[in-house]
Amino acid sequence: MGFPKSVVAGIVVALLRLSDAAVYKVGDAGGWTSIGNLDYKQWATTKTFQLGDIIHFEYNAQFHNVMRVTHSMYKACNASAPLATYATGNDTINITAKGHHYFICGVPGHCQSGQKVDINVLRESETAATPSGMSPASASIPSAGGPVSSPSGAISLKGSSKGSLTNLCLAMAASAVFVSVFP
Ligand SMILES: [Cu+2]
Repeated sequence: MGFPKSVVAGIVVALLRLSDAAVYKVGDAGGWTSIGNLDYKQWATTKTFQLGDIIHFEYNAQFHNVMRVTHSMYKACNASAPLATYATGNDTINITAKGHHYFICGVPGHCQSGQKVDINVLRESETAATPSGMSPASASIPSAGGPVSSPSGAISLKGSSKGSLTNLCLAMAASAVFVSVFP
């Protein structure tokens, strides 16, 4: 029983990066498909991918798959020797390296018809401090029982919301480690 350590470690890493990670669904509402002439190049250019981001491929697994390939294989739509293959129809890929990440659909003809995407994590964005535009993490609600007599505005945003989110992440990560120690 219990999760494999690698899974737990992955969760911890994901949580630690939660504060600036984003999930990008490839193709947005259109998903990952060869129908409809979705322009994945255009889609990618509107995003700023960063380390820790999650790329989400959603598609009908009967008709499509996802293959991570090299640049030359991407250009040539060569699906003969992918670096990795995903085929669940609901794949999430954690971006852990900078540079280009090339994905194609390995079903014959699909890449040629445009089902290919280049996820580029810009190298110079490494130390860019991203001021958080996030809403505050969970605002704690006073425990039930006694009369709640807090004046309005008691839940104010003191300090940095990013800091509290980081603390939340650390707490969750710590609990994940705890769980892993006691399978
Ligand atoms: Cu396909």
